[in-house]
Amino acid sequence: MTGVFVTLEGPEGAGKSTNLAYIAAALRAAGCEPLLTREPGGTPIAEQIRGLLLAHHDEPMDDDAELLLVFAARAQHLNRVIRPALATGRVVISDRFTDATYAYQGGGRGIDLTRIAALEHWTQGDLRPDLTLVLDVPVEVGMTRARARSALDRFESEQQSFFEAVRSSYLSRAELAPERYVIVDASADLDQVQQRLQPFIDQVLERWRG
Ligand code: Z5A
Repeated sequence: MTGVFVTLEGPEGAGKSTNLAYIAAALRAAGCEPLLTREPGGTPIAEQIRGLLLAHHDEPMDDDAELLLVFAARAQHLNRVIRPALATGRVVISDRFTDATYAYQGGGRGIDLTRIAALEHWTQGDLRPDLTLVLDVPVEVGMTRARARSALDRFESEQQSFFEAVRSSYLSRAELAPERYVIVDASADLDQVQQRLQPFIDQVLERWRG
């Protein structure tokens, strides 16, 4: 039995958390109870690593340390939560996954993508999401939304050029593999964004029902 693995990606303030809740409600209304999770995080240990990654520190965090922490959290999350849930046939929806590593540590920090790919292979083997929804917004729109919501974490305090690199990294990965990625223009009104998500919610239900 294999479930359906869906990930939501996109730059800051794209609306991932908001739309994850919407997708989950739509699935529940159709009789499917999804497992909702997030990265970094998703287990008590991985959530502690998330705390380390997002907090401001007096000592600057080394880029390699950041990358390895992201994958340490992912190994814990995958083996304790995601794989067991997929093995029982559940739909798993994660707010961010490895595409975020390619975007933030690859695009944003400039780490060689072959290093990320090596860690991806080590941690995940062949496991990849079945569907990745990339919620795309111009950097200023996303940052305005994020700023209005809460104090900025360590990533959100980066320069505009970092976020532009993150965004273009998401878009170029998505364009290379249209069978897995869907780019959704998330700068529109929430109602419109959610209408755009409907066909993909139907797709997930179809796969889940087999
Ligand atoms: N990170 C990494 O570096 N490497 C990795 O491998 C992974 C992650 C997995 C934490 O992620 C950080 O970890 C992240 C990258 C790094 N960087 N940062 N920062 P996160 O996903 O927890 O944090 P986030 O990206 O900052 O999420 P967010 O700010 O919570 O954004 P969101 O979930 O996309 O948005 P939201 O909370 O749903 O919406 C934000 C606000 O906008 C909220 O008030 C909504 O009501 C509003 N909103 C949403 N959609 C709309 C529309 N359409 N119109 C108007 N207003 C809207």
